[in-house]
Amino acid sequence: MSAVAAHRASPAMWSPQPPPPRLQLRRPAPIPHHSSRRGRGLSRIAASQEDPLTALTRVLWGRALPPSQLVLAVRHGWTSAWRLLMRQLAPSDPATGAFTRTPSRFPSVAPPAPGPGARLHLYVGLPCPWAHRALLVRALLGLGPRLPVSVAVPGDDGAWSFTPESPDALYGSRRLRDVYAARRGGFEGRASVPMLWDAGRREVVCNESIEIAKFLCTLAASGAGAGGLDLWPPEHRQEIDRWYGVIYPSVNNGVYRCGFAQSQAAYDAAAAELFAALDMLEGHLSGSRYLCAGAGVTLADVCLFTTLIRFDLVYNPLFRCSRRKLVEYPSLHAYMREIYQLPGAAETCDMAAIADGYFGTLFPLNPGGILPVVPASCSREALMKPHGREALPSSAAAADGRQLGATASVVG
Ligand SMILES: N[C@@H](CCC(=O)N[C@@H](CS)C(=O)NCC(=O)O)C(=O)O
Repeated sequence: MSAVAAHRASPAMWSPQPPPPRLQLRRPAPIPHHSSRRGRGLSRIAASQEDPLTALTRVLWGRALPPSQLVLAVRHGWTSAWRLLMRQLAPSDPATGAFTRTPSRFPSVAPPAPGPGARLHLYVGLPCPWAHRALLVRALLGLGPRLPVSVAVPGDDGAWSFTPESPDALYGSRRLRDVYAARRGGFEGRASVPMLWDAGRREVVCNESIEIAKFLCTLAASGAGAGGLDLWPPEHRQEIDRWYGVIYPSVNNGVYRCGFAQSQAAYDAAAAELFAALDMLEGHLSGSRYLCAGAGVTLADVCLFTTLIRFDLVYNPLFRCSRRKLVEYPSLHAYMREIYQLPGAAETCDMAAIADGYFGTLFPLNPGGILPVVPASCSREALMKPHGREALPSSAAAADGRQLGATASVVG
């Protein structure tokens, strides 16, 4: 989405460049009487009522529509510019054109517990699926009173920023980068969300979503939460990790691999893997209420959910995840609705901010910046429709074994 940083592709919001200036030819100086052919052409352009490009093509080729050579030249230039922009937006393997996510430069594992005197603060952005994980865990575990949050928005320059309506509640900073920079030792790198900050130490605790989510589970288990859920029960951690190992590459990152692919082959491979995984998940969730056998809702479900809720709104149309819409998968869609309807979850899903974030700021994918209408299946009314999954077993050990086995071959 995505604000982007040069050092690391932003899988995320990328900020739109300011709109290009309108094409305007400067009115040429008065043309001397015995002017050249070129001079006569310029004067005709200047005198024309048409837009300058049309006038220029008419002077050069005698008609308003450019000839095929010009179309070819523009096409080449346009594609080259797109490649250049995409390389900044999303680093890819030069040999294959496949999107490659760059690792964060902070320690990727959160500490087991907050240090003494810690004053935790969570920074998120609403379009971002990774930040959404942290926000959703915070809501499901009732950590709101213990963990204040500031919501950054994609700024005009693409960086996560704060506005009077959506301020940095801790320091009143203008940009998230300023908070990162306030740590001892400063900061050079991607100012990404989610970011868990310890105001006591003025330090980034962690900015890897899965690790923040686990940290919040530990915090809630120590009595800080009021949600009563255990999203990361010790006896199911291995199974959660196994599911995560499936959904992260093929689905969570899979949609980005489709959207940021820079070659047909890279896109084809990512799309095939994504839809094979969705087909497998549809089968699994038609017989099991949640991903993990007997565990109820877990972190694995949270991580799958934040991609599913964006699927028909942005990934299907913008990232070309187009073989099917999520609404065409009855079990996956009902499963997503069930999680959406958990207390506190719907409030973390801001569909307008998601659409704005992706279509408005991922400039190379949507240069015109036009926002499509929200699909009916993504309205709150549609998402609140009964999910009908109460009768499904939340324990399906045998099926889980089979499905995970099947997945291993899907993912390779
Ligand atoms: N590995 C990170 C990825 C986070 C991420 O890429 N966030 C994007 C927003 S969706 C971001 O903040 N990008 C800003 C940038 O790249 O400068 C996680 O899972 O937490």
